[in-house]
Formats: sequence, C-alpha cells, structure tokens
Amino acid sequence: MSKCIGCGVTLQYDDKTKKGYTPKKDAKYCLRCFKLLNYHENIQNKNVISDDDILNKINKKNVFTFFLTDMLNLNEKVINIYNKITNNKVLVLTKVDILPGNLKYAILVDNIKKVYHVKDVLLFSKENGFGKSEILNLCAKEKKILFCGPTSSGKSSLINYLFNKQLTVSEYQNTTMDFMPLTYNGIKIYDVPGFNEMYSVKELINKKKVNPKVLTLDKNYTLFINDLCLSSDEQVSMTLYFHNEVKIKTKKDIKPQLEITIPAKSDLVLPSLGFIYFKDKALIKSNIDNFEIRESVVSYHE
Ligand SMILES: Nc1nc2c(ncn2[C@@H]2O[C@H](COP(=O)(O)OP(=O)(O)OP(=O)(O)O)[C@@H](O)[C@H]2O)c(=O)[nH]1
Ligand SMILES: [Mg+2]
Repeated sequence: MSKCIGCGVTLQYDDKTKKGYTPKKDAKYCLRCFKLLNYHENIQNKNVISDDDILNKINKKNVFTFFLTDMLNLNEKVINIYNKITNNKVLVLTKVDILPGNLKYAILVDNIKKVYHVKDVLLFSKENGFGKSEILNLCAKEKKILFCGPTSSGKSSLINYLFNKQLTVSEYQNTTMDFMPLTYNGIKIYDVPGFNEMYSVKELINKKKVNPKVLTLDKNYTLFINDLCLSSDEQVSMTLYFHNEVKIKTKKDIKPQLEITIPAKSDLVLPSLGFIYFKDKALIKSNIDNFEIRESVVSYHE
C-alpha cells in the first residue's frame, strides 16, 4: 500500500469521501494534499486520530521526542500532554520569529522551565533558522527521533526545513494525517499528526509578529477579546499578547460577574488565543471559564 508523501495517509483510489483518495494510480500525494499544496484549499478532514491514540503510539515508538508548541499555544493543557510522553524528550518553542522584538529569549526559556517544570527547552524558527544547529546536533546524536505537538505548531515545516523533505504544510488544522517515517543521513525521523483536542476555537495562525498591547482599563470600561470580556472595579494595567486575528476592543458595557484574583507578575492565559500579563495584582471580573493563571513567562522574576 503506498502512502501519501505529504501527510502519511494510505492512498486509495475508490472512495472520494474517505481519506487518502486520489484518482491517479501513480500519484505521490492524496487529493487533499494536492489541493492544499496547489490551491490552498482544504477538504474537510473527518478522520482525525484522537490525542490518546497519538500519545500511545508515540510512547510505543520509544524514540527521542521533540515536542513542538509556539508561545501563544503554551499552556497547562499542552504541558499535560507533554508530561504524558514517557520517551526522552525536549520542549521546542517554535515560530520564535513572531515573538515580540523586546522579549529576551534567555529569560523566556528560564521562565518556561520554572513555570511548567520542564527540564529542557529549545527555540526554533523555520523563517530565520534560529535554533537549527542545536536541533540538528541532537538529532545526529539520538539517531531515531520523533516530532510531535499541537496541530499547526510547525512540525512538518521544521522537518522540511532541516531535512529537505516535501511534507504538506498548511495553515489548516490536522494537516498531517498519520505517522510518517522518514530518513535523512542515517537518522530515522517520524512526523506525527498534531494533538487537536485542546482547541476550543479554531486555532489561529499568526503570520505577523505578536505585537504586545499595553492597556490601562478604566473602571467604567470592559475589555472584549473576541466574545470574552473582562473588567475591574479599579483602574487596571495589563499587556496583551494575542494572535493578530483576535478582535480586541473596549467599550462601556455591563460588567461580567466571575471574580478572578490575579497575583502580581502573572499571566492570564486564554488557551489558543494568547495571554494577558499583569505586572501588579488585580481583581478582575470576567465571563471567561477556560483560563489558566501562571507566574508570567514574559517578566523578570527576582
Ligand atoms: N512564522 C512562522 N510560521 C511557521 C513556522 N513554522 C511553521 N509555520 C506556519 O505554521 C503553519 C502550520 O505549519 P505545519 O508545519 O503544517 O504545522 P504542523 O505542526 O505540521 O501541523 P499538523 O500537521 O496539522 O499537526 C503553517 O502556516 C506554517 O507556515 C515558523 O517557524 N515561523
Ligand atoms: Mg504536519
């Protein structure tokens, strides 16, 4: 049975409605990858592997594991999955080209290690090659490696960039459909489908740099982040780190009710959207029910 060289799915020629379909017997890519690569068109993908199945398969492979996620998709849920990986592993923060220019990488890495109790953290960007040699050295040392992480975190992009492959890369979720064994200079590599069950909203793909917005919210105003809202009975200062597509506005409005106390130097994380940094302690009111409060990953900690 041949496999699609873009997404790993087994090719089939009979059923247009099922995954792996292509009308051409000698095709290298399935029709879905062909359309993604040539027309940026996504055929809806119904046959996605569950997070548990992906995790079980990763642990059975028992090879050195790179777990990729970008800064706006770094949260407890993602780290919970990382913690369930039993292989030797490293966390790779991807897409560092979109990080705000004033962010010091060394501080960010130290904070991530401390806040999420992660031993090893590397950084990578396929746009400017940052972190390339560290990852390549580790791959050469380990010989059998695997790249996993949330969908759209840049796994297939990294493999194409470092190992000169032609995997399908797209801005849609669940592009890679199955475990994909590859080789490069004697190194055995697996591309892996992305974890996808932690996303309450369609993940947003940032094309541009994250542009932190400093905001002082007056007590008579409510901040809207898409349809989530937040206010305070006192004036409160914060810095917003969100995907550029997230709609942010403030208006005079009815105050939401749920009270949340945020300690000084903390981030209020809204999974798959981004986070808000609070330098000072704040008492806010909100309608947000899916959130995490963490010691900030972007601030200096004495
Ligand atoms: N700015 C920036 N964008 C990136 C980088 N790496 C990947 N992307 C973009 O992120 C999107 C997803 O990339 P993929 O490589 O398909 O992600 P994936 O992790 O393989 O996704 P799945 O196969 O769905 O699990 C694409 O639009 C890429 O162009 C990077 O280093 N910087
Ligand atoms: Mg992929």
